Amino acid sequence: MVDSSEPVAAMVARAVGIVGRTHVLTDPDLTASRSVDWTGRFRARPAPVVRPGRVAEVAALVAAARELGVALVPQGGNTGLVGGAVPLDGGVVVDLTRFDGVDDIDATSGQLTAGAGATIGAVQAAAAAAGWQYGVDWSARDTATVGGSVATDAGGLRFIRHGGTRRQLLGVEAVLGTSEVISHLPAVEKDNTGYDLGALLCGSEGTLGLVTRARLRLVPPRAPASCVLVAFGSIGSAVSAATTLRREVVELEAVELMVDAGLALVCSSMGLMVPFATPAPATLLVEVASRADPHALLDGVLTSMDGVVEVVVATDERQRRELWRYRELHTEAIARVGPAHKLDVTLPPRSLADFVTEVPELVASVAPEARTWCFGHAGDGNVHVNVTGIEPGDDSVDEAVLVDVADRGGSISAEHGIGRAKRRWLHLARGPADVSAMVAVKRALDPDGICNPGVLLPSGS
Ligand code: 2HG
Ligand code: ZN
Repeated sequence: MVDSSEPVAAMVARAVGIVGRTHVLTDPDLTASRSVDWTGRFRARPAPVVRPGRVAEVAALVAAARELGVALVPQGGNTGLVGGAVPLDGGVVVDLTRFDGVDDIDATSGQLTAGAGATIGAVQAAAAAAGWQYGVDWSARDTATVGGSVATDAGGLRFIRHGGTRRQLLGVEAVLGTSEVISHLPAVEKDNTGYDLGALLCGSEGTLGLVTRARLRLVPPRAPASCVLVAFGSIGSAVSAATTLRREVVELEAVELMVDAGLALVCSSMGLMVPFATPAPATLLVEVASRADPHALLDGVLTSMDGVVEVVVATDERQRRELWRYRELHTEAIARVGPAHKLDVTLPPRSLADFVTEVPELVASVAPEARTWCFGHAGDGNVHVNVTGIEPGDDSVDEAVLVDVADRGGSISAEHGIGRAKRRWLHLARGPADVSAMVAVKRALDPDGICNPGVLLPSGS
């Protein structure tokens, strides 16, 4: 059954008038998949799905939702991992995938405008065709959309080189919760004309409005890359190698961490060959890109690293892609074990090795039947702690791990967002004055609280 409460039924009727009947889905067979997140942990009753194609339609939907008091839940590729795009508080899903254009490409300055529904892969392809590159990348690139990336300030695999989504964002077109359309898609990069509304909406998780288009900065095309998998005798030596690499190699593109259990799972579950002669406690995938012989550069770096047990080198582009599969397939391999609690956290470099070593024990002390999988972006201290074998609604492990992260001086969310999964613990990362400033902004831009309620901010705010 879809949510057929009176206001939602009235909203559906209004939506049909705004976007046309073919773009309003109410059949649960068609909408059910839009009401559950990628992990399967967050499941809502199927909600109607409305698919606007123009910004004026989005503005009209927001105006109608305000009048009727109906929640709007923006959604793109639905690859989020924290329950941030699921209609758990009822209302209507606003599917923005019809905003899939990538245009106004400026090959001279390296900029383009992407619709909220364009995939990250489509932006990357358009950038490459114009002789540039898009700086943000992660494994869900062909499904995840620009709107979701802006909403969560997504980070990804090349953060250490180019930063996350906010750093690429020059401006946005968006419909605020007031139904007003803001549009600042500047053709110039240097622009400090007042409040950076794009940066404010970036990471706001749909709580202030719905982003429809984004002006994105591109980065110079990547120089030839060299990629290796390096096995280390301990998590500690892998983490210190990551820190050294970050400090000493400006051409560094990525430093990704895997540990023995996760790598073994990926190999067995995805049918990949075990890469090393002997399983090692920790593995780094290291990639450098340089116009001056990247292979020689990487060789030089490897000889200076302590604790190296074995190295596998990609000698061509096909092998480079093969090596990346060991890292990129972690999410899918873990999903095959069961719905995971996703704890996407950042640790200061000094605490990273201890945290990765000790977190499985901490989880076991709270939930002895659970399994802990750690992997992530060692170069920026971002670890993905995935915990399987616990009930979706049991958040005692989440509590223990997030408190531990905060005690060690880390952040409870690095790149996936707070969503519903972590809103109870926002206070661990942000003080009372920060939170009340966020609530004040929310009230000003979404006075009726219709934009993605139940996400990010503490309940009752
Ligand atoms: C990645 O780094 C993504 O591969 C997903 O951020 C992480 O599945 C996860 O927890
Ligand atoms: Zn990640």
